[in-house]
Amino acid sequence: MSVNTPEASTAQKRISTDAFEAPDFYNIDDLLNEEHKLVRGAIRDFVKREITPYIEEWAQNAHFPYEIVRKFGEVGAFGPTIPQEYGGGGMDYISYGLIMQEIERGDSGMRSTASVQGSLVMYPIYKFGNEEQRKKYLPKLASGEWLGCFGLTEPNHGSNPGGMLTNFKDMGDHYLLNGSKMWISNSPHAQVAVVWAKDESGRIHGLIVERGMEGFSTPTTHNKWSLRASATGELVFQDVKVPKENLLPNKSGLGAPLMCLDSARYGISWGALGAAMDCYDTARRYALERIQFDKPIGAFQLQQKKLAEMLTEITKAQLVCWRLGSLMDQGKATTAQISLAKRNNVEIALQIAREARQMLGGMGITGDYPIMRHMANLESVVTYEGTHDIHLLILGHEITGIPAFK
Ligand code: TGC
Ligand code: FAD
Repeated sequence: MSVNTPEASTAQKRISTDAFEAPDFYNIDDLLNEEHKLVRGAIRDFVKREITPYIEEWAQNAHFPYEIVRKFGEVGAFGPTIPQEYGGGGMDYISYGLIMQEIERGDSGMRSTASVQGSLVMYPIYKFGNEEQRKKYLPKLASGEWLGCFGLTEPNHGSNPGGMLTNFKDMGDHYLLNGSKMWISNSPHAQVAVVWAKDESGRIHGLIVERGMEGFSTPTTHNKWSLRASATGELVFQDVKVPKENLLPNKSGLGAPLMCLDSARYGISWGALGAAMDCYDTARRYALERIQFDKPIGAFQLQQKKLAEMLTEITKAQLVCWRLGSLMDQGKATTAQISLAKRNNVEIALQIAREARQMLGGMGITGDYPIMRHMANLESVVTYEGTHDIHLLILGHEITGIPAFK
């Protein structure tokens, strides 16, 4: 009979070092170039140094570590695909995906901070802004001197952003902005908000709103059980005078924010994979160390089945990400292809997190291991950037040609 106390079991001791090893069952590394591997290695080291030692404490305390913003800027996590002349990384979309994978391997909330800044704030300013706007905002956002947020969702318009009520009126020398946005990542700390609002004819435009403008406030959303290390809040506009030069001039209509979402959803497909890889690697390690019935639990067929199925889904998701990244780099990726990847990869990550948590038994519910935190985080990731249902409907529309949203 084995003696099994918490002290006697290595697997039950608190993980003090981050020993993450990424699964690569199909040698997908062979498909990456040297730059991809360098970028991934740099971000993996950064996450092991700056995020994983502290993340449990931040998440338990619902603390957003503002100092991470500058650090993300220094390591090149903000706007990797934005040209270097504006402070971005000038990299391709596979590098961008790998950066998101590595950061979310650490924590989905940390990846939110980075992907909102890059895909939802810098991208629209670069894509739809004029040269003055690009020069004014992008270098400061890239370096982490400023943090940005993206305001699309409203209290009564989540999946249906086209129904938004936030609006602005042309007052001659400025616009007058009224309305509110809800569930906005980064908002409580952001200096800059890219806000989507309707003009007097009902046409949607992007406006750059800066902290300090009179009538603009960003109340924090409390009591989240998910993404606890990410700051979430509202954006409230009460007769905010927005200078006319803050309107993004080069695209209007719902298609503009939806283009930003394509870029962010692409990053999330890689990010969710990172969270899945962390759960799998943690469960694999635990299964080899935890002894029950005189054997490592990894010797039991039921536990092997769980690990084999996790690795299968991770490998499929890695291939989806890599291929989608290649299509993004060629400018050929479609919204529906991105939806398939976001929907699938978040779903498999959630399933893997749930199975991995069970493999750790009681220890799986503690903050001594990352799994329960990933699981709770992924409950937001499956909802934001288009819910699981909405991505299914986008695919259904693509397959049949018939939109079933309304
Ligand atoms: P629909 O009629 O289909 O389209 C309206 C107009 O937009 C055009 N369009 C696109 N243009 C460019 N890129 C795309 N991907 C586009 N998709 C559509 C379309 O051609 C049309 O143009 P036009 O000229 O004919 O007017 O729009 P709909 O109102 O039926 O809605 C479609 C639906 C439901 C798919 C869309 O509204 C949607 O995706 N809803 C989900 C909302 C969502 O994802 N919100 C995310 C908020 S941001 C967020 O969650 C950040 S979390 C960040 C983090 O912390 O990581
Ligand atoms: P609803 O749209 O009310 O949906 C409720 C349920 O109904 C869902 O299950 C949905 O799938 C289903 N449903 C809705 N319409 C249909 C339909 N046509 N057919 C079938 N089922 C349907 N938004 C931003 O703009 N910026 C941000 O930075 C941001 N960050 C976020 C951070 C967090 C932590 C969270 C939780 C959300 C964030 N969001 C952000 C908002 C997010 O994008 C929305 O929560 C999401 O789009 C869903 O909207 P909703 O919550 O209003 O749900």
